[in-house]
Amino acid sequence: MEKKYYQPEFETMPVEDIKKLQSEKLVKQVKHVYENVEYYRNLMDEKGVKPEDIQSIDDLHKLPFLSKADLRDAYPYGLLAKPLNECVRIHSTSGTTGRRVVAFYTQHDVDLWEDCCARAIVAAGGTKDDVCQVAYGYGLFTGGAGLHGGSHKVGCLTLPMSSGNTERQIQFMTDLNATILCCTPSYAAYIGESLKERGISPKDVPLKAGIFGAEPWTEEMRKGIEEALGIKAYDIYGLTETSGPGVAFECCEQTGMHINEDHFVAEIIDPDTGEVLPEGEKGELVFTSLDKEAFPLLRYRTRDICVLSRKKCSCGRTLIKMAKPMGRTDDMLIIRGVNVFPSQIETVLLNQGYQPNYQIVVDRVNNNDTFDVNVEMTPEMFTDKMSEVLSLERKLADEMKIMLGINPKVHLVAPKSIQRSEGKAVRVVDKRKLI
Ligand code: DLL
Repeated sequence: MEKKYYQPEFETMPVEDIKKLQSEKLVKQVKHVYENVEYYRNLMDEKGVKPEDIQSIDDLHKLPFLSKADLRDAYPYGLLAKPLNECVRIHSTSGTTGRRVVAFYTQHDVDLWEDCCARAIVAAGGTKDDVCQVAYGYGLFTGGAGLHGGSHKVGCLTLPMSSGNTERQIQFMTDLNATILCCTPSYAAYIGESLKERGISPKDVPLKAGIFGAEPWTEEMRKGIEEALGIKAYDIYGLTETSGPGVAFECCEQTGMHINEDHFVAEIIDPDTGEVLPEGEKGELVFTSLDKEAFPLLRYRTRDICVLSRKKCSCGRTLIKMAKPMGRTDDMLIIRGVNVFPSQIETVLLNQGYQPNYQIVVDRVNNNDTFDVNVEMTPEMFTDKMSEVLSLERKLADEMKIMLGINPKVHLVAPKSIQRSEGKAVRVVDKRKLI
C-alpha cells in the first residue's frame, strides 16, 4: 500500500503534543545558542533576556529577532554554534548584493533536513518505486542537495540532473520514465513549453507529480504547469538560513504548506512593529529552528509575507499550514506610492491567457516613477498587426489598473524574447536603485 506519511509520529502528532515537544526543544536550543554564539548572546544580553526566562514556546516573544543584516554582519563564522570540525557542509544564498549568507551543517543537520524533504516527496505520492528527477541547481544552492537527499531517503531512483540543458532533461525524463520532477516553477513551465514545441503530449510523459518551489508562483501558474506536464504540482518552501527546502511542504489538499513544526516554530509578526500577530493574520514569517546544531537561528525574520492556519486538513497531518507566500517585504515595489507585488501582475496575465513570461521595469524620470511591463505574446495570439497589438496592450493595461490601482505601460513582445530561467526567474528590473 502507498505510504501516506514519511514520519507519521510527527506529521500527525496531536497539536498539544507538538507544542510540548517544541517547548522542550526550545529551552535546550536557547541554552545551546546562548552558550555557543557570542553574537546572539550579546543580543539577548542587550534585551535583558537570560536562557532561564525561556521555559516554553509562550516565552518565544521575549527573544530578540535575527535579520539578514545580522547574518551579513556575522559572516562567515559569527553565528556558528558548533566547532568547525564537526561541520560537514555549507550552502549559501544566491544573493547578488552585499555579502552572501553562508549556512553550516553537521551530519545530524543534513539528516534532519533530508527527512523534511522526504516528507515532501511522500506527501506528493512518492515511494521507492518512483523515479525522481531533481532539476533544481546543485551546488551552493540548497534546492538540488535537499531534494536529492530526500529522494534517497524515500528510496526513489534519483536522477541528479541539476538545472539547465533542457534537451537532456526531456530525454532522461522520457527514456528513464521519471515520475516526479523537482525544480523551480518557472523551469517547470519552461520544460512544459519545450515539450509542446517538440510535439510531445503530456500523455506521453511519464511524470505524475512535481515538487516546485524556491520562488513565488500563483494558483494560475500551477494550473498551467499541471496541464502542460499532465501532473499534480505541489508547492515546497524553505530558505538557506533554515537549512533549505522542506521547512514546509504541500499535501494532496493543495491548500497551503504544512510546516515541519517538530523542527521549526513559525510566528507571524507585524513587519513594522515586530508585534506577534494572531493566527490568520497576514504579516512577516519568522522561524526558530529547534534542532539545528551548527547554524541554529532563533526568531529569524524571513521577509516573506504570509498567513498561517491551523484549520483541520483532510490529509490527516496536524502540522500548521502556511499559505503561499504573498511576496516579500523587500520584493514589494512601491510605484508612485502604490504597493505592487509581481504576483499580482502574474495573476492578471494568467487570467488573460498569457504565459508567466514577463518582466517589470521601473525607473524614475524627472522625479516620476515609470512603470513598464514587458509581456510575451503566446505563439497562438502572435500578430504583427499594429492595431491588434495596441488593442491587446490596452486591454492588459486596463486589467492591471483594476488589480493594482495604477496604470502600467504594457509592451507585448514576440514569443520567446524574454529570457527563460532554469532557476529562479528575474521578474523585476528596478533601475531606481541604481541611481
Ligand atoms: O529557495 C530553498 C528552496 C529550494 C525552497 C528549493 C524550495 C525549493 P533561498 O535561495 O535561500 O532558498 O531563498 C529563500 O525563496 O525566503 C522565499 O522568499 C522564496 N521561496 C522559497 N520557496 C518558496 C515558495 C530556497 N514555495 C526564499 N513560494 C524564501 C514562494 C518561496 N517563495
